[in-house]
Amino acid sequence: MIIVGERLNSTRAEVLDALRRRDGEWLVGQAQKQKEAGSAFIDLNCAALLDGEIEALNRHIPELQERLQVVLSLDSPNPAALEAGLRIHRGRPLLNSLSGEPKKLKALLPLIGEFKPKVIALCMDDAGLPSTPEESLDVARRVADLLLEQGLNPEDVFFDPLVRPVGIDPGSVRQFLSALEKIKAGLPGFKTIAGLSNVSFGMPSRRLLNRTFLVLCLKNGLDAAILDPLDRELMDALSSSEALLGREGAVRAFLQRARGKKSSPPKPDRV
Ligand code: THG
Repeated sequence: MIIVGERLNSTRAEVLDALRRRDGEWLVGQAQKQKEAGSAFIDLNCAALLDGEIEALNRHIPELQERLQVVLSLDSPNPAALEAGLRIHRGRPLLNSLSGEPKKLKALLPLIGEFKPKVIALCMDDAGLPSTPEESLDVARRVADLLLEQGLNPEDVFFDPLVRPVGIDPGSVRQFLSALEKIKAGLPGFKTIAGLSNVSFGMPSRRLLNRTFLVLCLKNGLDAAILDPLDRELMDALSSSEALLGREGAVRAFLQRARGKKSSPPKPDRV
């Protein structure tokens, strides 16, 4: 599983505070912990700063990259902020995100051609979230063709089928899992990704729901997840599922984790 560490998101109060203080030290500390916990990418979302977003990216991306060897996931709904991130990031970041919306495609495809980032593409367009797995695959196919035209390889592209909250639609996870299967079968070589926390929006015991959702996704071949790698129970569920599913190297990794683990009591579930 490719892990995108989600903690540096300005929707979280402590991150927004640190960004407002321009506290690079705190951000580096959080990034380092997530890296040590196994993140391949560190998601950075400064969008809640509104007009200050681009300045924050220009300040903190170089600092994070100078202090740690990290590859960032540039997370913003704002194409101008994504452009600023692409210009200042060294190496190939993960662009989070593109979608099938014409406005996004028009603004981002030329930048993708120029900077060749890895790309998360949301399976949605101007009609909103697809209501069937077939529609999700249709959107993914359309975006896949456009990204190949810009010179990306299939393995650089992560499709995010976007799960609806299960409290709003009890069929949402089945639909998501079916979309995963269709994308994997219809677009071989491309990757899939999910943010875990949407599934539990508005529900109690969110961490339990998120980690059970992760296990179901793993069974259906999910390649990457945006998650909190400091959530020990989540990472235990990930490690044990990968071992039981026989993923390469996973039994060895499970044994290492089990041997290295301290026997501190598990955290209670947050609401
Ligand atoms: N797909 C893609 N990108 C994404 C998402 C996705 N980026 C944002 C989000 N979803 C994933 N990132 C986060 C970051 C932090 C939190 C949740 C998702 C988080 N949530 C707390 C919670 O759920 O309890 C509430 C916030 C808080 O702590 O104050 O921390 O799906 N491509």
